[in-house]
Amino acid sequence: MSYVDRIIAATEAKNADQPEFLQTVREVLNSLRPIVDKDEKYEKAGILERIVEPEKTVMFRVPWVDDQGKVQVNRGYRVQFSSSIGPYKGGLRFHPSVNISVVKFLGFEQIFKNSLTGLPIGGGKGGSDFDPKGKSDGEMMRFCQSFMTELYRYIGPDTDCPAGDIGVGAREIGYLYGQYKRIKGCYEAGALSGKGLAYGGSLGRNEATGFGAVYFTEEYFRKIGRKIEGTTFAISGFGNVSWGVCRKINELGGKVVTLSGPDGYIYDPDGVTGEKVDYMVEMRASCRDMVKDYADKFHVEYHPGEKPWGRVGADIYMPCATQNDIHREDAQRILDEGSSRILIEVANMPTTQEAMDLLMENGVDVLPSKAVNAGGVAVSSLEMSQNAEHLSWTKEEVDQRLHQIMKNIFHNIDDAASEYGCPGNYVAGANLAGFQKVADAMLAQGIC
Ligand code: NDP
Ligand code: 2IT
Repeated sequence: MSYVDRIIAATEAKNADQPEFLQTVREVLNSLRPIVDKDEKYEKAGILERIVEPEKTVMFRVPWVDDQGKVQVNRGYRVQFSSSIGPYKGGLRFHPSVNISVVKFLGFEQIFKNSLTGLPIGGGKGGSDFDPKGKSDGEMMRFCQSFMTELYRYIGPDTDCPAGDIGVGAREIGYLYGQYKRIKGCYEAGALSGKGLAYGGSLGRNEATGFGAVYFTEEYFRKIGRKIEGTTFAISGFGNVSWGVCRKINELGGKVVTLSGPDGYIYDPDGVTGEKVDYMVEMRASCRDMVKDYADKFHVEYHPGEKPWGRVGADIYMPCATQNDIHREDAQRILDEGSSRILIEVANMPTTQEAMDLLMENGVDVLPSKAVNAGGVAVSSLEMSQNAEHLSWTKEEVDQRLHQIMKNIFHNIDDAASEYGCPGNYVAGANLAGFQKVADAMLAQGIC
């Protein structure tokens, strides 16, 4: 049995109840064969058995009192996966689907994503099964304060810097930071990123993930001789990331024709433009979580209970909502429809393994999320740098750096895929390119 097969089997045996985590471990480790099978130093140093085991995992009770005076209890998590190349860095997700498998898959992905940015950040992730839907402002604040009352022990500018993710935006980061500052009794801005501009946030962080994804797409388009201008995109979600994607695609002359929510999808052939983009922010803030509101307001088609994949003849499909959004039957529909040969993943792990295999076997280019969405964490890291130096860069400066980082990521993963004998396999390229620096650091730092 090869080293990779042995570690995959051992990880499966140890984490049988964690399907999302196992999916990403299988994908990453299978991609790494050309590196780890070529040189026994990786096996000798136990690189793979160490990289699949988080350095530290905390799971804690989050008690809070709702508006009716009733005590509620949620479960909080922080998985500190790897600090080989920098302090742990990664978002916090508040969503009822959060469990240890989801947090570990996101944390594991974050190791390689953060390495791809070229910045000194390790990998981590956290969150809670708390459901923000329908909660009042006061409930949200009390929940965040209780969450931080435990989390503060494990984070800090040189230890672990959490940020936002699904269900955690500017408001939640504000409440979390306020409580952190109060407990610590000092102003450590670098302990959280995604902060408001009034208290240490970076210009450009809100739109960074979406803009970065489009900059990445532009660079990939340059390679294949296409342009954003005149291209139609079908995207899912209507959250923070979808909003940034829409804005940048519009700016570059492309068109976004779908959005989706847990209730279904809307089809807007004229494009999600102008005030319709602003309305996405309103829909998100309303906590109703229904994309139908868009169809009612702008009189466009609404398809309840369906997803846009393979239904609207788009040039590019671009999932921006959550994991396991594209299943095998969705992938089959995209292939049967035939309008698109490109899937650009923006959400973390939006494609199931079966769907991914089907698309790639049929020659569809899949651009993987850990490369495409790395702009968010990259600008988070730029925020940490600004905090450490007590200064603020202009929006243009941040945007310019983001643009360059996304270009570099595309070329690094493209080159890695070619160098290791799988040209055009961007999924493998991202894993190979992300792994190399982390593995070098682990080798240099000894067994720890
Ligand atoms: P938001 O909370 O702003 O939006 C997430 C969207 O996905 C919402 O429409 C939400 O609806 C939907 N969604 C979440 N979970 C589920 C589910 N289980 N089933 C169906 N729909 C779901 O989050 P973001 O826009 O920030 O994040 C979107 C994606 O991008 C995520 O995969 C995130 O990990 C990734 N990402 C985010 C970054 C950031 O900086 N924010 C950086 C890099 C990646 P509902 O809540 O009703 O389910
Ligand atoms: O998935 C992600 O990369 C994020 N949610 C952003 C993490 C961060 O630290 O900005």
